[in-house]
Parts: sequence; C-alpha cells; structure tokens
Amino acid sequence: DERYNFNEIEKKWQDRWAEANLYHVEIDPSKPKYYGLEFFPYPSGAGLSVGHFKNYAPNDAFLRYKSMRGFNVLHPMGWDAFGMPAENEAINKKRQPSTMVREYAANYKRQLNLIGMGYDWDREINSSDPAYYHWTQWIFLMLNQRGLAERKNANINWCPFDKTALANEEVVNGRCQRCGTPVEKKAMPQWYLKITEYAERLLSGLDTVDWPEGIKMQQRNWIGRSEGAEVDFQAGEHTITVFTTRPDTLWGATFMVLAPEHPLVETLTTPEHTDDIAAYVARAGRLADIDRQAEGREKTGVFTGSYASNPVNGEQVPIWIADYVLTGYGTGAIMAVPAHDQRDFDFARKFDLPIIPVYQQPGEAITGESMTQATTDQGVLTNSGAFNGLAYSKATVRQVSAWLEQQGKGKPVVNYRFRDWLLSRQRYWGVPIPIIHCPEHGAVPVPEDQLPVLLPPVENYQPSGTGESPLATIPEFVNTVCPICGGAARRETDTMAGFACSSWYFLRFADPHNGSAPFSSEAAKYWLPVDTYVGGAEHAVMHLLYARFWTKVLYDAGKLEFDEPFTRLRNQGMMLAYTPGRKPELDERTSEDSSDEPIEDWVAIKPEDLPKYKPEEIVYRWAKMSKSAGNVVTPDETAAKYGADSTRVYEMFIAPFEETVQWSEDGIRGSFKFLARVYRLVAQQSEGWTPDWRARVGDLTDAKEKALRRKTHQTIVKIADDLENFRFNTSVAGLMEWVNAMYEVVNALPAGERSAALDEAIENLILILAPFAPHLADELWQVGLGQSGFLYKHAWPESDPEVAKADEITLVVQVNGKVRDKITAPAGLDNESLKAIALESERVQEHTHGKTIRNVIVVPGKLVNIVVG
Ligand code: ANZ
Repeated sequence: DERYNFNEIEKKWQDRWAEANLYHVEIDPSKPKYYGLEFFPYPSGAGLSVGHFKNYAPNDAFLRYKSMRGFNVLHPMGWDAFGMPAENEAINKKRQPSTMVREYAANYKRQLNLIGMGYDWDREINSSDPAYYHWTQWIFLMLNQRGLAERKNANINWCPFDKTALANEEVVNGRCQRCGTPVEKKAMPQWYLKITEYAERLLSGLDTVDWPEGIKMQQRNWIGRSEGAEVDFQAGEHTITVFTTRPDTLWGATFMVLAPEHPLVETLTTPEHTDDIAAYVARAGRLADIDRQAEGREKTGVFTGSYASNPVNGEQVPIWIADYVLTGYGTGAIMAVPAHDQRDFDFARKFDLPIIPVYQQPGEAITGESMTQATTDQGVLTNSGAFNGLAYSKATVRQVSAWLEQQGKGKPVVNYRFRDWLLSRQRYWGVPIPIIHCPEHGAVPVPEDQLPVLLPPVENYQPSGTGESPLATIPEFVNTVCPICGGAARRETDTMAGFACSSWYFLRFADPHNGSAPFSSEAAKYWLPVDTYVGGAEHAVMHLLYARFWTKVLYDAGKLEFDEPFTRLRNQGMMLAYTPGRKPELDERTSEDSSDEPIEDWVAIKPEDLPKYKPEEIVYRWAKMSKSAGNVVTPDETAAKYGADSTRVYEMFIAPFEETVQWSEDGIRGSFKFLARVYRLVAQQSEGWTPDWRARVGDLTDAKEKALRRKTHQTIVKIADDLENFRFNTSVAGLMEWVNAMYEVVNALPAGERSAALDEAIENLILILAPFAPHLADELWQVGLGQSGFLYKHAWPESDPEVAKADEITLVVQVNGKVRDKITAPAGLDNESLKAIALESERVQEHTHGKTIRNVIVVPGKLVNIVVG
C-alpha cells in the first residue's frame, strides 16, 4: 500500500515506545552523557499550541540525533506549577490551583506525546509537589544560612490589582507585567536574596558559556556595573555622600541633588521651604522610577534652602531635591555637573544655576553661558587644580579617584544597577518560606527534619488585599512553636516567587526521586550541567540570572562541581498567527498614570466575537499565538490532519530556529507532501531491498548512481553538522534535495532492476529521517525494510569521506589545437563555466595575449579548444 496512513503509524509507534520505556535513562559510566532541556512550561488551561513546538520539536530532533551518536541522552520534562499565573487562572475559574494544575499538566503531557517527544517521563516533576518543594525550601535555608537571605522593611512595588508585591523585573514601564496595572509603592517587610553579592561572578561567568550574544548583553546591562567614586560633601554637621562615575568633574559640581526620599531631606530643609518640599516629595512618591527618569522629560525640583561645601575647592553649592535622582541607586544623592551631564545641564538652565565647564579643547575658552548642551568625554581638564591639562580618559578618572581617597574625601566604588531579588509574595500558591518568627529569637529557620513546610489546603486562597498572605488567616498554619525555645511563635506566611522553583529544577532532573537530598552528588556529577538549554529570549534576565545565582551558591556550598548551569543556550523564534483585530476603545487605551500613553494600539478579536464587527472595523495583524488573542492553532489539530511527523518537520523547516515565523497551513501541507513522497519511495523500493547493497555498491558505473552515492555520503555529514548547530531548516532542505536525487535514479531505472546506490540511499535516508520524523522512520525501518530495533538506539550512519569527496575532472585546454594547460576542476560544470576557467589560465593567456579569440569549442567534462587569430 502506497498510502501514507500517518494516524495509524504514529499511534502504533507511540504505544511501542511507551511500552519499551524507550527514553528512560540511567547513569551509565560506559557512555558519555548528553543533557538537553527545554524551559519547563507553566501548564495553562489553553494547552500547548503549535507555537510551543517551535521550541520542543527541534530540540527533540537534536537529542534523538545525539542518542544515535552514542550519547546517553537525558531529556526530561516537568511543570512550573507554582506561581501567580496559575493562581490567577484558578481564581478566575473558581478552581483549586492544585487540582487545576495537575489536570492541565496531564493535558500538556498528552499533547507532547502526541507529537512524539522523547521524554523520560519517569523523571517528570511538578514544582508544586511537596516532594519537590521540600528541596526548594532546603535550598532557601542553605541560602539563609550562608547569609544570602534577608528580611527587611522595604518600599516595594505593589500591584493593586494582583494585590501583591512585585520584583523589579515584574514591573515593565511602571506597570505590572502580568495585568498591566500601574504599580504603586508600599512599605512592608520582605524577604530578599542577595544576588548582588554575586554580581562580579554573574558577569565573568558569561564569558565562559556558549549563549546568544544578545542574551549575554541583556544580563550585563541588567547587572549594570559601573565604576566610580563616592565623594563626601559637608553640609554643616551632616555628610552627604554622592556616587559619581565622574569624580574627575568634581571642580565643575555647582549644586547637589538629593532623591526626594533621601533621609536627610527633612533635616536639610529650611523652614521657608518646608511646604514646597513636602508637596514635591508626596508627588514624586507616586511616580514609577522609569517615568521619573524618562529621557527628555521636563526637569522638576525644589531647593531645600541649605548648602554644602564642595570638598575640592570649598565652594558653597545649593542642595536641591529632584525626582530624576532615584533612591536605591548609588547613594540616592548626586553632585550635579551641568557642564558635562545633560540632565544636570537641563536642570541648571531651568533653575538658573551656575554652569562651569572643566573640560575644554586646548586653547578653547567656553563659558557656562555660551554652552547649549553638556559635553562629554572630550577635552583636557581646566579649572581643576593640580589636574589641569590632563586629557579625559579612564585613567584620568581613576587618578582623580585615587587622589580623593588619599585626601580622605572619597573612595573608589563599584555600583551595580540591579537590586537584590525580592523573593516573598503575599500569595497562597507558592512555596511556603520555611521560617518561624519567635518573639524571643526572631526569624528562626525551620529545622531540616521538619521540612517540607506543607502548603495547607484551603477553601479561600484569594489575596487578602491587606498585603498579608491568605496563609495568615489560617491559625492552624500560623501558630506553632519556636524550634529554639519551644515558646509560642508564628510561621512566616509569605510564599516564594515562582522563580524560586525554576532556579534549580534542571538540577532535580538528574535525580528526581531523591528523598534525602535535592540530588545525589553521583547523579549531579554524571548528568550535570545542562549541555543545551532551549527557550524563549523573554527569560533573558529573570529566570536565567536567578538559576545561575543558585547554581553558584550550590557550587560554593560544595554541592556542585560547576558553577554555570547551562553550557549552551539557544533561543527559538516566536510563532505568529494572522489575527483579526480592531482599534481599542478610548477607555481601553488610556492609562491612569502621568504619561497618558496608549497601552496598545490594536487588540485581537476572538473568533466568536467577529460577527459583532463590520468588515471595515477589522484590521488583520500577525500576532503571537495566545489564548487571549483567540488565534491558537493546536498540535491536536495538525496531528490529526497532517500527522505528528509533518508537524515536527514543519516546525523545523519553516524558518531558521531563532527567527520569528508566521504560521501557515500551506507550510505544514508541504511538509506532509515531503513525508508522503518518502513513504512512497520506500514502499516502491522495499520489496527486494536487502542490505547486500554493500557488496554491490563499490563498482558503480552509471553517472546518476555515482552522483547519488556521493550525495548520500555528503548528506550524512551535512545533516549532522546542521543538527549540531541548530540549523534545522537547512537540514530539512538537505533531506528534500537528497530525496529528489533518489527519484532521479528511480525514474531512470529499467523495470525490474535494482540500484545499489539507491538501496544504500534508502537505508541511510530512513536512519537520518529518524530524528525529524521518528514515527515514519521506525515504520519504514521495521515494516518497510524488515529491520529490527528502534532507531533512537541505532547508530547514526557513517560517511565515507572518499565517496563524499566532490568529483573532479582534468580539463585539457588547447590553443589552436595545441595542449597548453591541464586544469583540475569540479565535475558537472556547464560549458560556460569551463570556458571561463580555460580563459583565465595564465599559461593559456601567454598564447592568447594580444590576439583575437575567434572561437571556443568545449567538449563537456574534458576539453576546451580556443581558436585565436
Ligand atoms: C557627576 C557626573 C558628572 C555624573 C558627569 C555623570 C557625568 P551610571 O553610569 O548609571 O552608574 N547618579 C548617581 N546616582 C544617581 C541616582 N541615584 N539617580 C540618578 N542619577 C544618579 O550613572 C552614574 C551617574 O549618574 C553618576 O555620575 C551621577 O551623575 C548619576 F559629567 O556624577 B554623575
């Protein structure tokens, strides 16, 4: 039968693989390991879309290839089940998050199996499972014990809609990343993890990993290292310390600016300025940092009435407050150098403050009055005491910095823009923080033998809105005894942000059932680190930075022998779908904050709402596949209509792995047609096929057959190389070309005859197809060719370099019938190319120089005769 019945084939092989537990792996010291991983998903009710498989399918093909290459391949999957998205969805659907998440995870698993993903399901983990979060708590205690966890009262980002604290990373453009509500500030005690202590190592480690440059850049920018100095200004009895990256401009500091939140603001404010200052401070507190520092924003500020003394020249400089200086960065106070900092320049012009340039080109005599903007990084120092005449350079900056330290007026410091990781959430659906608050002993860690602290099942888990976690309303949970003194104590009721769970799950996969440790050192030694990690670029800073941090801490604690968790990282492109939408209504697009910027300029219309709109109101766009946009294409649909293998091949063929792609049904139809063509080819040739082509293939004479043989051996190498380098689309293209070459031989084959080159090609085709279309490949292998064993465990074919070598010819070149040169050239070139090669020969040119070429005669593949006169 030549009909490609993919439904039947795929079901059959999925059952057989499951029965054989084909993808299950154990430690095997006799084999090298390969650990490949995709970001573990948060299971949502929307299920997986074909967009998700833009990531999963190619990595699965890569790992199947690695298995064929002899590696002991670890390819696990699990569920990022805790956290706000799951909780919010459960609240909306009025469900218990635990049961809901389990149900969704089961659906994800079904879908992944439907597309034939080769996961070791014996290692499946769910981060909301006590057997897992036991060890999340254990790692938290380890961090705490190492002085890396801290509870402090902090002005935190507060989302009034989700009713919870947000980490800085969850605030995008002053809004909650999840719900888009403008973020407010609120003072509350919070748990922080001191990731900033690892800043230098988080930076230097980036140089050792094979990650996309863009992601490394994002991490570097996020960490935001800046070298500079702290300089002390004296205001009466008070010292105001500023952070500056340019201590060399100190002679040009003509005023100071404090953040409105700076602790000295009240003290420094003189009575006649009290009202203005108080009003300004109140207003600034309502703005998000990002808005306060928006470029080009009109500068605002108020004078405190006080002055400070510039430590290098004793000048009295006025002290202002302004919201462009942020609290929480540097010291929250700056020395303003309007001549060389544009923000300070704008401020000085607005409030008529003096501008003194300290860098000029030699011979120049610029004054503050004549300047129209700040100048940066150029010229030589003037007005700067002993440093006059030094040209601007990093060395000059350091020199001034060192001098300040000698003078006792300052010291060199390095600042980082990123903050410590705000871990606590006042929400139910997360890992309980294993701490007990004792009136006597403070925050006491829960003893290890009392872990895990179980999340209690509750009826009502909605955020309380008071800022306290819903856990605080459960007396049986809250009331406990102090592990030190046995006195009455309260349990910590905050839970951990979801990023805690994802900061170490990749380690757990090495040893997922360990009940006495997060993982054994033996398992860690064999399986870790992750060799290739694949996921979306949107996790560049949060997950990928936190995971690196925890790994480094575990390394420092002697639990791991490496300190970078992901040796190679690759980001897949997004899949977009052509989506009907409309302009948002005014109330949908106007925000409540100062900027009044529209949030979106287009919103998707769900299919069921389409009839409500007139055609002229509908605007189509390519939008990310998402449930909210109503534009999801499911793998269930494509597997039923075209097959799992076609879906897989489509995901790989459609575009380069990293690129954004537009979903197209034509594309998947094309992949289906290709696989059907392969199926037909093998169906036609399988009868009479034997592995004894090996004996016959050495003495081929037919040019087409020889060419096919060469193509076969070239393709084996090409596809291996493409897969190693995540060039999935070109590898599928290579397969297609190769199959075309096979059909050429088939079509030229006299009836009833066999071609050894074709038999060889067919066997290799099936092997190489296995990573891409594993169901079809196993079917053709076992049923078509009558061979045995799953291809997942079969060796990748060998290429013979001699056969693969491109064929060459010796081109004889004559001038007027006399042989003048013999040139080695690639076989198969057309006449025009051969002519060109001949005419370029230096030896030939000696005989044609200055003469007219009357004719050139080409004998294909052999000879060129040039007739001159
Ligand atoms: C004087 C000066 C002169 C500055 C000059 C710059 C150029 P990065 O690179 O981001 O670290 N600054 C310091 N703390 C600040 C805060 N809390 N809020 C707003 N601005 C702050 O930038 C450091 C520079 O930003 C510092 O160097 C300071 O201005 C300002 F020609 O000091 B500079």
